Amino acid sequence: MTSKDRQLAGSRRPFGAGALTTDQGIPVDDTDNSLRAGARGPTLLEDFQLREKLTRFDHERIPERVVHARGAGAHGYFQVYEPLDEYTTADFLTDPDARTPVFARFSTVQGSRGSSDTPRDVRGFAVKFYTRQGNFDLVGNNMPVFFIQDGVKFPDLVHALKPEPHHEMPQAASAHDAFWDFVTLQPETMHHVIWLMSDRALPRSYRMMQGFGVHTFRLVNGHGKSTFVKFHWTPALGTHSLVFDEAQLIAGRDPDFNRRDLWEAIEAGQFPSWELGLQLIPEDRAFELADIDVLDPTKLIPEELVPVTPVGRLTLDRNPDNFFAETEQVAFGVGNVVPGIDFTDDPLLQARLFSYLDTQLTRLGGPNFAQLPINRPLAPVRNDQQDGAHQSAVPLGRANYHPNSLDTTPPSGPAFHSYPEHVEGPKERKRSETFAEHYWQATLFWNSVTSWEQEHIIAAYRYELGKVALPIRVRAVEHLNRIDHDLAVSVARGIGVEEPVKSVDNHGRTSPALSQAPREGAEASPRTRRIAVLVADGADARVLALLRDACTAAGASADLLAPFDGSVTGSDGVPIEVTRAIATTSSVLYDAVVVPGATADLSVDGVAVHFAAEAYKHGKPVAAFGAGLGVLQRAQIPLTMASADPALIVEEEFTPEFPQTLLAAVAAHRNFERDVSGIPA
Ligand code: HDE
Repeated sequence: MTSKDRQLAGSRRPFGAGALTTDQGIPVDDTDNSLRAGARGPTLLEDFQLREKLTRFDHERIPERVVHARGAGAHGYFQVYEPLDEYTTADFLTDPDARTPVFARFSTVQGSRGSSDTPRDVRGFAVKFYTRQGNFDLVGNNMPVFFIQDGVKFPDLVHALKPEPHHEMPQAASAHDAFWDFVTLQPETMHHVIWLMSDRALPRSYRMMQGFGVHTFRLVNGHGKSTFVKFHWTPALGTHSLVFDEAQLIAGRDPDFNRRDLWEAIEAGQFPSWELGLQLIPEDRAFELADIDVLDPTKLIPEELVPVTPVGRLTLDRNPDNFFAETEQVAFGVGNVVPGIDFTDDPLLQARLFSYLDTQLTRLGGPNFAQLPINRPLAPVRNDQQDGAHQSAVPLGRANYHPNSLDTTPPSGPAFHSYPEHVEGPKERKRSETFAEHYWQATLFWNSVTSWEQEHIIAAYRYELGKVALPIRVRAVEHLNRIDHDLAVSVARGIGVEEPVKSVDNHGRTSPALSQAPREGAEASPRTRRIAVLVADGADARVLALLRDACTAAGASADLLAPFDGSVTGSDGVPIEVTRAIATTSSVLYDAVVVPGATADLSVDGVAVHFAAEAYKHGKPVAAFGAGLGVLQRAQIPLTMASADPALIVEEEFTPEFPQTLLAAVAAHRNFERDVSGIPA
């Protein structure tokens, strides 16, 4: 239990505890009948119980977040490995014994609160650290760059991205005219857009995505020395994605897919964790990074130029008690920094410093939102401010102004001091010339990913642009041609646009860390993966038990899915309880499928055959033995490819090695060398 848990305990109020009352504490013993003049007569206005109940209901909603409306959160803690005094005075980064409580919220950007978890979209990755020096919020995304360079363009970007104003369509989708119209007229977006067209926009799980602070921030040490810093979160389970077709199907099958995944993993004690890494750049060396202005949020700093130093670990180990009170009311603010962390002049960051506090005033209904239990700092708060909606403290005394001689308590302890950066310059609405180049890092990204990642990117551009007006498509292809000619040609071919003439040479540079393909040495584990086992009458209970035990031992789970719910009859005549009927679930909700042998013929069950075919199409491990092979044949899975496809496991009969071969394939996530994009080259 963290100190934040103890603080929150004081606010918990179990449903159903104690006798029922009104808000005023008046005892109530009937909430089923309103007060009427006679059993069949009109309802009386004096029924304060009815009025209160309806009034409370009528006002249950608060405005959803303008962006990042849909999200899921969890509690946990952060611990630094070694003291970072060389760089910062921030207490939580200098004391390895401190377990700093945190609340993290992951989100999609475009959709409204009730939208699905799996559209093609950027994901928010926001962490509130309740440090002993006050709250520090790291409000990042799962992609290292942003669409625009100047915060003044944010309303334009979001208006273009969100449903169009006349008919409020489409929901949670960038594949429409307005978005592509805007981005093709604002070329600084091109780098982030190629990330959005990559599989990064389709995380398999919030637990399996990287996080980035995006902007360059500043760390300041005890001698007042400043170091530029970029924050990186690296997931212990590796960075993994869905494929687009699958993500779209999940939106229907389980719109809560990512939310449920986070919740269930924490409930199962499989606590997600991320390593915090820092890219540290001495301030006086920032200009040595040729082609990169550290203040430009549309650029990243390749890890090969400035390595990411691992400094600590974030672990999420407790689900919220109440979604609204915690996940909905949590108010992140980029301006919430502690002594030892400071801002830079990144013009996107500067605008954010205004926006978050401003939006909370409307969203949470006034200036006292920091008093809400989820937002309340652990550090003592004394600000001598007063009043406002929902003031929940009772300030004592008269001295609500400074200076005063009535209350002589002086400020105490080390205070936050802004880094005394020297600034001077003419007032002008002008971007730095060091922000002017918009394509080379999009090219860098394109060059750095594997061929299957490139195929997915091409398919995504074709899908999105295939839905927009022709002149916008033509403009998009012109931009792509400046990123990479082959990319532009491949996309143009798919969307009925004339192939462009080569205009620039690809610079050929790469940054291997940008690829999502499993990195050498990175942890590959089947932990928390879900395996579907399609069973039928005549299945061998002993074999199923061996398979399930191996999965459980590896931290994975195996569900038995059968044509009917209830049980199947094992080969020894004993019933085997199944998890659920195949038809009530879907291959897209699993990481792999196994079809063991049985006497009943599953290959005549269309639902089972479709299940296997779909899993194969999405690059997933598909395994079968004995009579189970018939299902794969019927699904037209090319069994002869098994020798070249580590995720296609076919055996004449069950072998002791079978479970481990399967689990190794699950740990490798998918075989994306199979053509899963479903598009002609
Ligand atoms: Fe946000 N952003 N943003 N943003 N943002 C909000 O704050 C805004 C930006 C991010 O789980 C809002 O409380 C402006 C970059 C996350 O509660 C709002 C600009 C990055 C979350 C807002 C940006 C982010 C938000 C909506 C450009 C990644 C969800 C409700 C100047 C580094 C936090 C709210 C949560 C939320 C404004 C750009 C990340 C309107 C004006 C860049 C993860 O204040």
